[in-house]
Amino acid sequence: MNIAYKRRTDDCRFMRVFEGECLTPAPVWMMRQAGRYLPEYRKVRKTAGNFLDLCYSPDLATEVTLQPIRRYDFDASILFADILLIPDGLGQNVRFGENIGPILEPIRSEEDFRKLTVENLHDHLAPVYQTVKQVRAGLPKKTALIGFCGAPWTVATYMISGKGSPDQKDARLAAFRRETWVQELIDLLVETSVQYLCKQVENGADLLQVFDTWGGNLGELEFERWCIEPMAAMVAGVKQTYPDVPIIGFPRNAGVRYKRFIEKTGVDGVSLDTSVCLAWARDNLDDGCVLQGNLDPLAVVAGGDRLEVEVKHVLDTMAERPFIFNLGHGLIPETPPENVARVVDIIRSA
Ligand code: 1CP
Repeated sequence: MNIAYKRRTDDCRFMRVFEGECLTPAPVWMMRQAGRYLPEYRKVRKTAGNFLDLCYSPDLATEVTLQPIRRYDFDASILFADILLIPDGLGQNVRFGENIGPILEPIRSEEDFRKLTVENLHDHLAPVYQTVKQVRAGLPKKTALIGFCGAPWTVATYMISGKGSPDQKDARLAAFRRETWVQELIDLLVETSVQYLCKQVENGADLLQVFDTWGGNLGELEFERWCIEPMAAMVAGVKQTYPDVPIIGFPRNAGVRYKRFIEKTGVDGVSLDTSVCLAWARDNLDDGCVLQGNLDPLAVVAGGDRLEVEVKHVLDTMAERPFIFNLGHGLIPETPPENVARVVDIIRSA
């Protein structure tokens, strides 16, 4: 079942950016806007038990998705879930150790890869689709709802390694060795992620973001094969069912390769990480592509006069482009909640 999708440009200002409009004040949301820096999140998290239980409980996941909207009136909310729910749904058995991050049964061989199964995937993910529906019902009309998933490469790095790693060594080595199952794994993730994203749209997501947190760590040829090609296939896949739904890509640390990424994948927007020179992005990236970014999350931790200088630098540089204010990466747990409010104030009084 696919439900018709219409871009809500009449009642949702955020969506107008994707029609090429340059809005003042710029719409704003923040990656990881729901999370441990908020006392109300920590409270719900405690009652949920573990992190995955929270992701799979529609009532609680809805509550934590809405918390930052109530507090800050962001222009967009992002579904509360995680990029590792797909591997979990494929039977890889994901756990989150307290303060140690994700733990998965690593995939190191074709035999390990063959154990994955799509059989229960959408039943497994049904609570997420229910959350999308409930969030949409609980949000003001003017607030956009962002659905998301991890990009195939980034998700594969966790599936292959069995944990997070600063250099993604296991996955990069497997990819260099060109084991046939690495390509098959990426293809499986493209296919299942497209279905996952389409279900989110069907249940009320207004737009989508795909997180390739580790994409930019790939070398030149590998970036083409494991970041650009799968992303192009995903954009084409989603647009086959929902041609008008905007898709934002986040190839973190891609540097100058943001340009090729935009040209070759057909994304409607890109999220810029903190290292990207904004004037370069403004002058060199396709005018038809919405730019989003890129305040350093640590500036929000620090606060004070520097925070104001940094926020204004982003706003001034992007004043004449279709632009969404965001961070260069997610808010971190030690962020003082009042500094987040301050960022929103600066933007809205500019
Ligand atoms: O203890 C807790 O409460 C868990 C912390 C947490 C949260 C709040 C994790 C574990 N995931 C999330 C939510 C989450 N993850 C969202 C929700 C929406 C929002 O932005 O507010 C999103 C979009 C993600 C995406 C995600 N998960 C990414 C891509 C974006 C990024 O931040 O780079 C990645 C790499 C993950 C994996 C993950 N999930 C959680 C942790 C601790 C990690 C990182 C593991 C590592 O260090 O490699």
